[in-house]
Amino acid sequence: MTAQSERTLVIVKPDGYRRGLTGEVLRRIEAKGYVLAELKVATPDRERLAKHYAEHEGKPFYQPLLEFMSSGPATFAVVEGHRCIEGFRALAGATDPTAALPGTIRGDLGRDWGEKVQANIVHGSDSPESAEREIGIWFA
Ligand code: IDP
Ligand code: MG
Repeated sequence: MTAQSERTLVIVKPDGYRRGLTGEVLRRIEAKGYVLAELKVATPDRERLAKHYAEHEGKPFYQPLLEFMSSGPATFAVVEGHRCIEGFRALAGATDPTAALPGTIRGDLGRDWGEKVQANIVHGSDSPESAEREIGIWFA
């Protein structure tokens, strides 16, 4: 990692994995010019998900979120590049896939399936502190 670079944790969530969209998400990351520093497929366990989503504990979508995220394989990537945290969040689009703008991952590929949790294909860290914390959880 160069001095100017930063790292973010990207997860292709179980809905994206099941729908065969992992390659499409990784393609967009690479096309943007970011680097895939680490990559793995694994089914997220509840213990690490609880740490990862600690900020959402107690919210109505928290339990459905843990159910959904542990429902099957996901792809974890450490992505590197100058301003990649902000840049990947822009590529991902708004949290609600129905409202996410066309051109974004969630806007192009996601929709509301009527579930309690938004199945919105990807996760991306929201700050350098979150990125380092989350990378520590999944790539310890
Ligand atoms: P983000 O993924 O865009 O950063 P967060 O607010 O951190 O969004 O929420 C984490 C995840 O929890 C979202 O990606 C989505 O899957 C789910 N989620 C967030 N808000 C809601 C909601 O209001 N209803 C259902 N699911 C939600
Ligand atoms: Mg978030």
